[in-house]
Amino acid sequence: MKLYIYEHCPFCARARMIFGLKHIPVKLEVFLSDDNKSPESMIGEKMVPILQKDDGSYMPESLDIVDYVDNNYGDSPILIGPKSAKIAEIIKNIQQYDYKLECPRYIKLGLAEFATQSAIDSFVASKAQKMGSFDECLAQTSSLVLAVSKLLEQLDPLIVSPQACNGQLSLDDICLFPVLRNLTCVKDLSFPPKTLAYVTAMAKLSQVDLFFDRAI
Ligand SMILES: N[C@@H](CCC(=O)N[C@@H](CS)C(=O)NCC(=O)O)C(=O)O
Repeated sequence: MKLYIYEHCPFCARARMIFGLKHIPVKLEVFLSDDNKSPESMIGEKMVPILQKDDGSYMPESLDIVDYVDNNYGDSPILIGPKSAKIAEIIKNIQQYDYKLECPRYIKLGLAEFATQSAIDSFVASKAQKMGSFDECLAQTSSLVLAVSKLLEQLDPLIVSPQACNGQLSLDDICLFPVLRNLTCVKDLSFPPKTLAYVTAMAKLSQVDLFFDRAI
């Protein structure tokens, strides 16, 4: 199977996780951020992740891909743990702030989707329409970091185990880890201890890399 992604995309990280967690081989291919044609030719729109199945057909939508791989590959499904309404609420709240922190940083991390200037330019132009200029976003770093830090403090006591946020792997891990992973590109943000242990362990288990080494 082949998974088409952007390296910064949290929805793509969801799909990558299930392959890593289940040790299912998959070939990753990164589209340039301004390559509209390739995804459109596969699923009719510019959107990732896209899974190319063994039969050659294409499947969009991260959670559909996760469900498909979990139920059709490996010995048995692994995402069988409980879900937490509190964790879902905290994810939603973090998402009010994280985009403004992350988007201006993504283009400086050396990611494959931003390998050309035109790919960077098209990303900057499309995001700036929604969130203001990247310079304005970067200028808000300290207030955004403060807001996210407060939410991470709420999350920390809820994390039951570094190997599974609710004690046994569930869809909460698939939704939580990518959000935390992307925050690792923000240098000024500190992760509370259980959250740090969780994001570090889950990166290893799922084979999805973090950005701590390149944080800005
Ligand atoms: N509901 C979709 C959302 C995927 C999504 O929003 N992907 C973004 C990247 S993070 C995308 O491809 N946006 C189109 C673009 O960047 O032009 C899923 O879960 O797969």
